[in-house]
Amino acid sequence: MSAYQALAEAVINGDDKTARAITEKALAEGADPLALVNEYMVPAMDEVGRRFECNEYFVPELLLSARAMKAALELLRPLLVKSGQQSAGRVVIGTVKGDLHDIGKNLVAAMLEGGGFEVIDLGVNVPPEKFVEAVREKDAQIVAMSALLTTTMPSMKTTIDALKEAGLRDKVKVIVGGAPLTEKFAQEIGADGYSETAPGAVALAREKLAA
Ligand code: B1M
Repeated sequence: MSAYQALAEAVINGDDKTARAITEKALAEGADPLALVNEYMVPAMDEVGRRFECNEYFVPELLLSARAMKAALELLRPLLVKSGQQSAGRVVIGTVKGDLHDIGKNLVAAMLEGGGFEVIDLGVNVPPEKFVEAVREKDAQIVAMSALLTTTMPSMKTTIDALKEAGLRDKVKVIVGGAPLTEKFAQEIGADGYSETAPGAVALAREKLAA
């Protein structure tokens, strides 16, 4: 599908109109929505991150690229969700306190919905008490947390501790992910599982509920 390299370039250049137009064209030509995300859009955001690290890009460019990514995802999300089957369980998902990155979390939420889960999305900058409240109110079986900043990763542990204090830890499976995380970190904070990717999070959620 190298035909859609222009989609990656539109994301890198922060050109939301072109990103949307190419996505529309690709879908009309029968492109696989997940392949568009994994082969073009995610690598494009990695390139944006690389440019940010070398001071070629600054926060305004990150925002434009995020906007272009979201414009394309708006078209893809319903298709990612549509592939789902029967109800598989209830998930409370959010990006942890202090962290405003939501593109990866939104992808995970869409894939979980596509995998048949009922998803309660708490958004970004979610404090531990909000996760606890949602688990209690919605009677969720899974808590899914995302973090993109090394500085916000500790909030995952704080949230797990808050679930323990509320007497809810044994009632839910906690899964975590996000670019700076590792399997080792997930184990250290007492999460039930870690996934590097959005599709992997669906398999993980299924596996944990079956266990
Ligand atoms: Co920021 N940012 N950012 N940023 N940003 C990063 C994360 C950074 C790596 C860039 C860099 O320096 N190379 C860096 C973090 C460094 C670190 O912590 N070590 C960084 C920084 C420093 C910052 C600010 C501090 C910058 C500043 O203000 N000086 C600031 C912090 C704001 C805050 O959160 N409090 C900031 C702000 C922003 C924007 C708001 C401008 C924007 C976000 C817009 C938005 O999300 N609505 C932004 C962006 C766009 C990025 C990069 C370029 C792209 C992130 C992204 O969307 N990737 C990012 C660099 C990078 O990641 N290469 C960067 C695409 C997305 C699909 O991937 O989210 O990793 P990702 O999700 C993947 C997997 O990780 C996984 O599935 C997804 C798909 O497979 N996954 C899970 C994610 N969650 C999961 C949960 C799971 C399982 C899998 O289970 C529950």
